[in-house]
Amino acid sequence: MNESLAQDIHKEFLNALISGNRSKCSELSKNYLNNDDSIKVLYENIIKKALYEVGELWEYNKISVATEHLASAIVEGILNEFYFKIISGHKINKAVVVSCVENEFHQIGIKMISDVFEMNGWNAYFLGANTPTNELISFAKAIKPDIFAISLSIYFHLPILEKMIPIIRKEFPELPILVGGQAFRHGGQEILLKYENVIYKPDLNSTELFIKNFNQNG
Ligand code: B12
Repeated sequence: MNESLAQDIHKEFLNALISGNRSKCSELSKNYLNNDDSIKVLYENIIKKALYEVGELWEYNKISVATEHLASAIVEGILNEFYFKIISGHKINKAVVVSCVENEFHQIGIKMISDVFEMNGWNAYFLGANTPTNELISFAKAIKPDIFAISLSIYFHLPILEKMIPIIRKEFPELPILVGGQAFRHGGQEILLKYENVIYKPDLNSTELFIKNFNQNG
């Protein structure tokens, strides 16, 4: 993995992103993957880093809401461009239902998580943003997943997660519930300690380690 190459590309990617230059973002990502085949580094060290900076620029009124929307739309397009690299040749018979909590509109981070599951042979069912809990449950009853992966970026959505966990537990008493997202950036993990088999992971590497361990030990 070439993290210093990613660092060089990052600034150019950010500039292209905030000027709305999708083709440049696409070209930079393609070039990066030609040199170094790590989707995870592209995701973490180029795309996520750029979006965090977009968030700061927006917070300090240096870019408009429209520019921020454009940046996330471009990124969603880019993530889909590399799907052919994501789908693992070696499928294992495991499924994960991947979703945001109700009212949560940030879906890029959990899409990356979904891709890491796919890269490790899983069938990932990506439901995306703002999924009503009852819909999530009825979908999962049909799929019979091995894990749920749930995302929340807004700190104020933690109570929504806390309402959701017992509802999931009622139907799936033992299924691991993997959670993550920026709602936990400044704490909040401690509330998870009271729930069994609810596991927090902060990023793609730690999630991949968890998946590999699960693949081996169940
Ligand atoms: C793009 C964006 C939006 C877009 C989202 C579009 C989309 N399609 O997703 C839109 C315009 C909808 C939006 C809306 C809002 N946003 Co916004 N947004 C962002 C921005 C700029 C980028 C988000 C992003 O994609 N980041 C990149 C991804 C890859 O990072 P990530 O989500 O952290 O994911 C990583 C990890 O957290 C982890 N992870 C994530 N999920 C999961 C799940 C599991 C299971 C696991 C294991 C791991 C995991 O893995 C990922 C890879 O490492 C951020 C800035 C930032 N710091 O991120 C603000 C930000 C998240 N938004 C913010 C805010 C305040 C809002 C609004 C309230 C603004 C408003 N007043 O309307 C609304 C809320 C909407 C809602 N109800 O959800 C704040 C949140 C502060 C907080 N934590 O409470 C931020 C941080 C901006 C800021 N600096 O203040 N936003």
